[in-house]
Amino acid sequence: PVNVSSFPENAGKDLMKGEDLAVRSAGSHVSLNDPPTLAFPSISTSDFQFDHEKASDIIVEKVDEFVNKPGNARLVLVDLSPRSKILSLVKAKAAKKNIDPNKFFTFVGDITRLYSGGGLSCNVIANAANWRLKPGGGGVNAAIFNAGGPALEVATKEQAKSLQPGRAVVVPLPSNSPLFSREGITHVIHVLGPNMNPQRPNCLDNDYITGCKVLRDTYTSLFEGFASVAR
Ligand code: AR6
Repeated sequence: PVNVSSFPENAGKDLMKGEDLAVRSAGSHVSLNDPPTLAFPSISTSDFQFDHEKASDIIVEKVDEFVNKPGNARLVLVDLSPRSKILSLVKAKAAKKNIDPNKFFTFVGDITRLYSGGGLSCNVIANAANWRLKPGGGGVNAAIFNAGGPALEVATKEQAKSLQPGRAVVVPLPSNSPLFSREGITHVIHVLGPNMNPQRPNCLDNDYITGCKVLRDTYTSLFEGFASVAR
């Protein structure tokens, strides 16, 4: 496994401060000093082949909306590689919009190992799911269901059987899931973004009028779901 803390991307980024470690070693991963945090992958831009320029505009627009509401919750866009195109586009556009870097930043790492591999405490993570809410299929969905174990699958089935594009479902994580015990994550929010890949169901055939609307709806549902558990 890569040591994400060693990426210059993440330099000075977060935590592992003395007081946080003291609380964590007492058995809790999320210190009282840490604000509620949602880590999310870029929805639809890999397997679903959504245009990166358009997606980065929408991410920054939706993040800006969220961080301008009252509250101390923060958002973190995550991707696996320090060469991630979507991370650099979003980073540049967020800086241009003067989005508060304490309330939103990008982070390089595996979303299933943010605390254990990167020292970043997050209570909630988002998943770019499929409409059946099933494990596998590659990408971040496979990684999250693998890391969450059978407990995540069972908890997901209790909340919903399927998902419409643009919608989110909030799943409370049972304490026997490794994502809870190892990473300190209390909720997984599954979202289904718009699909531009002809090999996958509900392909929008390059209809970016609908696609952009559905991607906006996806982030709105995701951030509302996060706000409902962060309160
Ligand atoms: N940690 C952080 N980011 C990741 C990880 C990870 N472990 N794995 C992938 N990413 P994708 P989509 C990034 O393809 O385009 C699935 O099979 C990746 O680099 O997972 O919405 C589902 O079942 C990219 O930036 O999601 C659906 O059928 C982002 O996560 C379909 O793919 C999203 O990539 C959804 O496609």
